[in-house]
Amino acid sequence: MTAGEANAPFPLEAERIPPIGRIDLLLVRLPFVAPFSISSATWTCKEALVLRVEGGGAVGWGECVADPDPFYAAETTTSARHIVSEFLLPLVEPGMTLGELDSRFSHVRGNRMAKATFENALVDLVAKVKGVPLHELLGGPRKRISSGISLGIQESPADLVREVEAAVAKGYHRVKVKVKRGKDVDYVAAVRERFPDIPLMADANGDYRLEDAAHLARLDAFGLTMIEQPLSYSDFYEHAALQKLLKTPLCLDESIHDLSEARAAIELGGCRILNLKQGRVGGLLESLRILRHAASAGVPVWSGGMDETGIGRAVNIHLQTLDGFTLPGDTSETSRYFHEDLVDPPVVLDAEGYIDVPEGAGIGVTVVPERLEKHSLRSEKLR
Ligand code: OSB
Ligand code: MG
Repeated sequence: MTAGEANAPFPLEAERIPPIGRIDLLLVRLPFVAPFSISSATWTCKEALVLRVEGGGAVGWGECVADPDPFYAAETTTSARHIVSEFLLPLVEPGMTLGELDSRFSHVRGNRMAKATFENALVDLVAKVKGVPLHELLGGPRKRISSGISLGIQESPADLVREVEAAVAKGYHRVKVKVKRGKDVDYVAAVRERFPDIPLMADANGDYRLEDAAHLARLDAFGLTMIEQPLSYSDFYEHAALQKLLKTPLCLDESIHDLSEARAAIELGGCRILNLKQGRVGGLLESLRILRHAASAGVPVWSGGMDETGIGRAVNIHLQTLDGFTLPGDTSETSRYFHEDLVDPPVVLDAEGYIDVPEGAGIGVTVVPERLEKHSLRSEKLR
């Protein structure tokens, strides 16, 4: 790639925001079918901000991936509400391009989950006004995407093996298991013994220290595709040191907030594989930049998830139509998270474990008004 190609604008940047009408910000809460535990938190429901933007005769939706708590990331639903309504909203003007919006948003530091919420809603709106599916606006050629499942920390290795059996029977293309100190080697060993060949990986959500390197090296025996975020959410330097001591490739998730961090982590050797969550890095434009950089650096990329409702999950699915996604992501069936989602149709796996990309305009799924109403804790009109 030449320097010119590396900085070439994306077609998405030239799309213009239509005239905008009413804007609403909602807080929704959907109970999970089962509690979901990672090393740093347990969640029994999905609580998320949802932004609704009317304009040009259409409605655009944006889901914020921030949790109500700061146990995965620093941003929360409350901080994102503050940033969206006080600082991002005044920057949005009809007629400006999405590229211009992106550079205006860069005056607000950090807060990339809040930015992604607004960007997602406006991109959905733009696509709907044009009458094209989101993946077409992104230039993604795939008609279906790979699936993967992220299994929370279980009470025992036997419980985890049962969960993996169900996932494999369903047809998921790869399985990720959450680990933490004291629930790691025995758990992974039990899964590997039962399934010697499935693509398998572990995610620690930052539970370990560099001093745990010798212990983590025991995971090298199981042929994991990667270990995700073994060390702190704020580190990539020590991940580089750890990588030198392990055979298993390291993948970063919560340490990466934007292109510059992705670049630095890769360059340092702390990130051989990248978990790209569009909702964590500020949205789709920054995701395109990160994808392009990772491809030029030869780093495999996959899409993570944040247990999103069908709104955010649809965005992740459209994004994964791009060839830059070289590994299956954390995109699972709706029924694995919720009894009832906000949107129709639900995400399902086909007979080969793939997920169809919605073909309707924008995100291509329909928010069901009664369900939105039923699951809303709060709703405010911003404009
Ligand atoms: O670390 O990838 C993570 C969910 C919430 C917060 C952090 C993570 C996760 C997952 C589940 O692993 C991904 C999904 O199924 O959407
Ligand atoms: Mg993770």
